[in-house]
Amino acid sequence: MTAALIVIDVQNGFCPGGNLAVPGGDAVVPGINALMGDFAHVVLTQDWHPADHSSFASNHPGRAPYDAVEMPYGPQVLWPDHCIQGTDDAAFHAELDSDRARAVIRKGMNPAIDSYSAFFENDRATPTGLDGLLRALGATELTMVGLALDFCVNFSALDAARLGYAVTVRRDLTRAIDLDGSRAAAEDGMRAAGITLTE
Ligand code: VGL
Ligand code: ZN
Repeated sequence: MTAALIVIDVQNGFCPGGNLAVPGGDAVVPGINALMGDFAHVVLTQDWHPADHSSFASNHPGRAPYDAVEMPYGPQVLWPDHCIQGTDDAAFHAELDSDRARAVIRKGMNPAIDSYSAFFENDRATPTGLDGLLRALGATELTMVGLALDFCVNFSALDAARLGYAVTVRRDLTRAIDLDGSRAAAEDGMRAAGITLTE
C-alpha cells in the first residue's frame, strides 16, 4: 500500500486576512507540516484563477458574493475574487512546507468552469491530471487535509472515493467555510461515500 498526503489549497486567500478567509484556516499549517514525513508522496493543490473567472461575483453584474447561480454544468456559489494567478492571495501560506511536495496541482484555471475538486473541474469530467499522477506513483491510500473542508476538501474526497482510492480526511487539519450548514452536509456526504473522517 502506498500512501499519499493531498494538501488542499493552504493558500493565503483562505487564511485570515485573505480574500476568502476560512475561520482558523492558518491553524492547520503546523500539523500538516508535521504529517508530511509520514507519507511516500505529498501533493499540494493550488486554487489558481484568472481575473475573469466565472466563479467571481464581480464578473456577474447585479450579483453579490455567496449568491447561488445556475451554470451550464450545474449550481455554483459566487465567491469574492480570490486566489488570482500570481498574486499574494494565491501563494501558499508562508509557513507551509511546500518544498516537500512532489507536485503542485493547479485548478480553477478555465474561466468558464470552477474546480473545487483536486481531480476534476466542476463539470465532474475535465481532469486536472492528479489521478494519472497518483496512479503512476502507485498510490492507493489518500489522506486529505487543508481548506476548505466543505468545498475543495469535500469535492476532492468524494471524487477520490469514486475513483477507487481509500480516503481518510483528517478533520483536525481542515477548517470549513460553513455556508448554510454546508459543513454538516459535507461531513454526512463523505461518510455516506465510505470516507473515513477522523475525530
Ligand atoms: C474553495 C471556494 C472557492 C476551496 C476554492 O478551496 O474550498 N472554495 N474556491
Ligand atoms: Zn476558488
